Amino acid sequence: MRYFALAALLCTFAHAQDKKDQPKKDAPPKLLYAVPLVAKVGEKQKLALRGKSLAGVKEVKADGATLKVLGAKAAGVPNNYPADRIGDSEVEIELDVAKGAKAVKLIAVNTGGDSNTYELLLRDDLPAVSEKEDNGGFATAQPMPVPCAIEGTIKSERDVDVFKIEGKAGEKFVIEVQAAQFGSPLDGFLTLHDADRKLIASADDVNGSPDPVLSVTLPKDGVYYASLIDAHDLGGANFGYRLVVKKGK
Ligand SMILES: [Ca+2]
Ligand SMILES: [Ca+2]
Repeated sequence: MRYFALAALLCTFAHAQDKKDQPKKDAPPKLLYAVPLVAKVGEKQKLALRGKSLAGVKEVKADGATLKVLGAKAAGVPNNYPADRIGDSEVEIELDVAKGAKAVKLIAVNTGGDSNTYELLLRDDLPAVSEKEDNGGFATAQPMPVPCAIEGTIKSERDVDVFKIEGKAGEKFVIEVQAAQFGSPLDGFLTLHDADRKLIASADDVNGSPDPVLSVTLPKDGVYYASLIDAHDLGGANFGYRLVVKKGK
């Protein structure tokens, strides 16, 4: 009995020593979203990947693109914001997405292992339009050609982004937000008003996703205003979105 007790004790001691000698491992990384949210195809660009336990990341594996890690750091979460959605750290990368690429998947690596696989939101064939402030009201609404894909940000708390479209009675428009489905912390809320500033339609969460989709048949010829806000009045430089407008059938 005594021998076994001693052996067990020595084992425990040796195990403890092993642990002490090994460098402390980070928690495995988690990728949440990219800033900017939409990646360009066929050109080099810098992106920040936001998530958790990313400060020690030195490698990001890419499928569908080549990339270089430029740096990684802890990045604070503002008060009252959910860290699980905003992230507490980021990796900066230089990314080169080949022309014709259809999907880019990324995995961050730290001493704790591999992250989840994050699929970037890529530009497609729709004309890409950058959102421009000040577009916070009907009078200063940003013109939106149809079809197009606006790349924007709900840049601060209570930011409202208003876009102006023209259409004819009976035409169908589909307006869709792509944000939360690609990890953006934005919980979009979309409304459509007519030229008299009367509310025609609104959408918040659709099909179990926080991303709204509006399908409307225009009641008359004229100007319409699509407005996007965060459903909780939150916002910030990380609250990216892509707003797609197309003619419906
Ligand atoms: Ca904005
Ligand atoms: Ca929503």
